Amino acid sequence: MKYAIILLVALVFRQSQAHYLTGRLIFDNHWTDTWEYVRKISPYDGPLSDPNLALVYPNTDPASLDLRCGRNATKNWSTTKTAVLKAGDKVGFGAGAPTISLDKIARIYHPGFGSVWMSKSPHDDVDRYEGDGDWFKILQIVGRTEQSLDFEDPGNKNLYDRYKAMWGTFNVQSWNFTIPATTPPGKYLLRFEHVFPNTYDSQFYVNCAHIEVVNPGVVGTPSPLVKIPGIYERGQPDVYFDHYNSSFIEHPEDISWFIPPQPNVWKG
Ligand SMILES: *[C@@H]1O[C@H](CO)[C@@H](O)[C@H](O)[C@H]1NC(C)=O
Ligand SMILES: *[C@@H]1O[C@H](CO)[C@@H](O)[C@H](O)[C@H]1NC(C)=O
Ligand SMILES: *[C@@H]1O[C@H](CO)[C@@H](O)[C@H](O)[C@H]1NC(C)=O
Ligand SMILES: *[C@@H]1O[C@H](CO)[C@@H](O)[C@H](O)[C@H]1NC(C)=O
Ligand SMILES: [Cu+2]
Repeated sequence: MKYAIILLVALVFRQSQAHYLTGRLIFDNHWTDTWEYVRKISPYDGPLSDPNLALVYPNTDPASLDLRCGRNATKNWSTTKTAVLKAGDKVGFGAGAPTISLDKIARIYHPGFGSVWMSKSPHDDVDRYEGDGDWFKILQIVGRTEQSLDFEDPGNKNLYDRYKAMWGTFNVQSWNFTIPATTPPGKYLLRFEHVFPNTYDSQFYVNCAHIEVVNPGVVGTPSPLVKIPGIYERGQPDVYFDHYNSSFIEHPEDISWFIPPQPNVWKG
């Protein structure tokens, strides 16, 4: 009995709130502030007492406009700076802020797959661009890479979970990538997406940065092009599944069973 209580207390203390946002653009090896270069999102307007929890509260409707850039972020209602980048530059998104209650460091807390997308503004004013044009995917993150958390590091040991650690983004604080070298010049929304798969309500964590791509060199033709929303449908098996499915649990840390949803990545 005593043991059960101790175990329960330990579990409660280990349990994080586990929602997140990626509000910080990283470029020139520098983490910018939350909402400095990323479009501000609105808090979830349901009955939640903690305003930080309301802000990181996930979207679970793949048909919602909020799938594009986060809650209420298709229209310009804040001032967002535009980062000037060269095609081929390294850039990234950082988790946070804010953090909620027990989550002292902003991380991508859930298992699942990440991706990065771009959509060119049809005019020079990306502030006014609602993201209703074409999108293409430039990165898909599924399994572990050299950017994934090193769970051998004593400081990370308590974040390890053998049924989640096979996902490359699990518990990372940021993710870096390059703008494809042949990206056409122009103003873009740069969109980071992390999907936490579930059988019914998969969670979509999405944010968009404002960037201007400079490219005096060779220019390619991004494809395939898609609209957002429109990329996912409720129930599609590569977005809606039980990540604790017993067939996966037999081979924890093996992610080879997972083929990410379309579209394919444009490599530039
Ligand atoms: C991404 O780049 C930033 C800036 O150089 C760095 O602080 C961060 O650790 C990198 N993230 C990963 C996951 O390597
Ligand atoms: C949603 O965006 C509009 C501008 O499009 C803004 O006026 C409004 O305050 C935002 N709503 C919330 C709840 O922040
Ligand atoms: C975007 O919204 C901000 C804050 O309301 C405003 O200062 C800025 O002028 C707006 N920009 C455009 C292009 O509407
Ligand atoms: C578990 O995964 C297998 C293979 O992907 C699938 O056939 C089965 O329906 C899944 N079971 C549940 C409960 O999701
Ligand atoms: Cu969550």
